[in-house]
Amino acid sequence: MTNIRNIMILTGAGVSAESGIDTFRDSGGLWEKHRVEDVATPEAFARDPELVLRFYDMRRAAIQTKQPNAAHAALARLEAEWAKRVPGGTVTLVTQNVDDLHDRAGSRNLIHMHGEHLNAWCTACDERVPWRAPLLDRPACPACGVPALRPDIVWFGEMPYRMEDIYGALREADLFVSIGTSGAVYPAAGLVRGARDIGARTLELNLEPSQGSAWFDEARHGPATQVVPAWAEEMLSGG
Ligand code: BJW
Repeated sequence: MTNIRNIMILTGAGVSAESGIDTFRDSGGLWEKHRVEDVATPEAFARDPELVLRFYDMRRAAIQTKQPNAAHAALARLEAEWAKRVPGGTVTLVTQNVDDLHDRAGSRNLIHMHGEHLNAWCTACDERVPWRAPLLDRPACPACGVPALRPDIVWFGEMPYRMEDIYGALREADLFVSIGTSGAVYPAAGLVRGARDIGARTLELNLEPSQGSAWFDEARHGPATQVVPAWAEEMLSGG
């Protein structure tokens, strides 16, 4: 791909699937086992905090046993090496994922738009603190001492994080790449249309066509651990 300077990448659960983390909407995914309205809304948390905390405690423990895969590694390498290939060029990685596998693979220009399992948010003092232990037993907030911690996850009806930064990077993008996401959740699913509006090229890398596949100039289908390293290598070798 020629004339590409700034790249924005959006990832979803599919990029972590081969690390053993369940996706949301695939068969056997997380929401086949839990109704979304029972666990992923502020109303659910108000109604049944124990159910919600148990669900997130289980997933927070699980991700700590998982490892980044070849797709996470390829995206970290692309970020590290892209500016050597295109001086001044940037790679911005926006992830919907709440695991820390991109961080552990080495991605640095990274935005977790839907929050992070390994943070807790104190609803009393508004601090966000690194957190690896269970929340079910209602521990005190390390900052203010009040037992008012909740998972630092953006639930339905809540505003995703750093939208100004995301739209700012999108305005500068020459290439928008969506990886491993069904395109079912907004505003993330609308970013491809924003990219097209400013004339960026759009590419989808996914196991199968997503709900938004009509919006992409090009699509490559296959497991993330295969299609992502192949694409990153192509970008770095000037293909
Ligand atoms: C592979 C693979 C492999 C598998 N290799 N690929 C009506 C219309 C439009 C919008 C709305 C509406 N009604 C309500 C809304 C808004 C709502 C929304 O979008 N609802 C939809 C259901 C319609 N959105 C919100 O409420 C958001 N907030 C908001 O809109 O605020 C107002 C606002 C206005 C204007 C600007 C900005 C804001 C908040 C959304 C929060 C989402 N949070 C969650 C977390 C839940 C908690 C938890 O973790 O338990 O984020 S929901 C869940 O879905 C999670 C994910 O990040 C997100 C996206 O899922 P993802 O990653 O796409 O996963 P899957 O499973 O859907 O897809 C996996 C894909 O991978 C598939 O395509 C597979 O094929 C593929 N795959 N294996 C490659 N090996």
